[in-house]
Amino acid sequence: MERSACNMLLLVGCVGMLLMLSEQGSAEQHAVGGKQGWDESTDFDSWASGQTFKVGDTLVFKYSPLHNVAEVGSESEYKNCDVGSATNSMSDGNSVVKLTKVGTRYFACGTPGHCGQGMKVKITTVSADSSPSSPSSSSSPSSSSSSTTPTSTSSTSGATCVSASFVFGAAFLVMGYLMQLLC
Ligand SMILES: [Cu+2]
Repeated sequence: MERSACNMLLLVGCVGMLLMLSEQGSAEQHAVGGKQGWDESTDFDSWASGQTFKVGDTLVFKYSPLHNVAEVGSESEYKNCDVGSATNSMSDGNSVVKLTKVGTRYFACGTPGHCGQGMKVKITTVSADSSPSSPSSSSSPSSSSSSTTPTSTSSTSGATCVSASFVFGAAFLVMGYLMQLLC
């Protein structure tokens, strides 16, 4: 009797956590530059290469009043740090950009000199239903893909997977304690 009640609770908890996880996976917030944020010292190329940007996700730029965010419309403007004809400029310190469609978008800091110091980032958004594990959406059909299979999940969306598994692990620990108390 008591045991079945406990099993029930466990089941409900597990389903709940799975729902939370799947919801987290569907639309993500990307804090641009990670912990360092939108700053000259951040290596945006390596930050971006560790992320998977999907349609529906949002970018969040966090920065001090020294900086701003200018979106430019072309690769050449991006390369030349030509923010003079930016399509969108933001300077509120906490700028949220929604990725509404597949494609590449370019952002740079409009403060003189900053973009030249590397304060710019190129965001390539992919379709929301292209799951990292699905082989049907293989845009790079390489023969070496089979050898990298064990690491494929961690390399495609590293930070997300790590944080998700942390949440998952923590939730399970809490659950375990609860079970011990109740049963
Ligand atoms: Cu700046």
